[in-house]
Amino acid sequence: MSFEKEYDERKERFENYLNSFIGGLGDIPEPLYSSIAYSLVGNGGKRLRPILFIIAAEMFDAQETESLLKMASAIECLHTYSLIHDDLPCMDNADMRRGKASNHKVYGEDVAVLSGDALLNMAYELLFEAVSLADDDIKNNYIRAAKLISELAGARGLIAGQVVDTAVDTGKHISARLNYIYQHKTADLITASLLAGAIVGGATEFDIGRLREAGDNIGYVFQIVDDLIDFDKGEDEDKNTFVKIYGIKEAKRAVSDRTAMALTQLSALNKDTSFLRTLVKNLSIRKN
Ligand code: GRG
Repeated sequence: MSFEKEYDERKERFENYLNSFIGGLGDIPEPLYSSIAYSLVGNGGKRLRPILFIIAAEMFDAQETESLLKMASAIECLHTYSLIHDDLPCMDNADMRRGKASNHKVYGEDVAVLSGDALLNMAYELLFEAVSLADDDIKNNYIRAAKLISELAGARGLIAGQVVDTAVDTGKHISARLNYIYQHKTADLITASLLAGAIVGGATEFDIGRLREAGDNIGYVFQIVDDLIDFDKGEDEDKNTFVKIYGIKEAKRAVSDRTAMALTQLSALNKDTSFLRTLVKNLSIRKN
């Protein structure tokens, strides 16, 4: 099966699950329900993080169970809340997301804040459900994975990256600041997805270590490519990005170096990483 077909099939299976999950939320009052559905399933993205989670889990022989799909959905809920909040006027003030009006442009700021809050809570409901449904012999793996996701999405992870990104840039320690933002705002949730999958599947500490390095490199590649795409579209913000600080040539070099590092780290795993390696190569040349 071609890589593209496998990715699309995985995406479709995950989205079917997400749709059935959303279908069960009909008792949520309007306009909260519509606002959540709009960003989670109505105008869905690439589903990169849940797919990374599922691939990593299966690589280490976990099965695609209800627990696995609930944890994958929790990761997508966290990602979606972060995008809704990031687009708010008090953050990035973005009118558009995925080619359509951003959540607060459709539902208003009050509802967008609350639907982000609700998605964050839903993520934890889903994590608890994933743990409680897991078979006894792997329950501890699920608990460890849930804790790791919570940490990397929290005040030392995603939110740490966001708060530094929104703070006034004084121009001091420019490279360290950028590294901190890219590590936490972008790489942490990508790394969390890969590591949580590996942990659920019972990976060794050695393999978890290699995957952490690979995840961080993939996160950097993802963010620098995002900066290059924005630059090409003339949509680069008023902020310092890798492209702004180091220029296009250096940015492309960093993408190529970090992609090569991620591929080497993945190859060090004693597993079939072919799908994951193709995914990493594709991320390094993506155009959207
Ligand atoms: C509000 C706590 C909080 C965090 C926000 C996600 C985020 C942090 C900011 C969004 C802006 C940004 C450039 C984030 C870097 C990660 C990134 C490029 C996210 C978009 O991810 P994709 O392309 O999204 O996987 P899709 O649309 O495919 O789901």
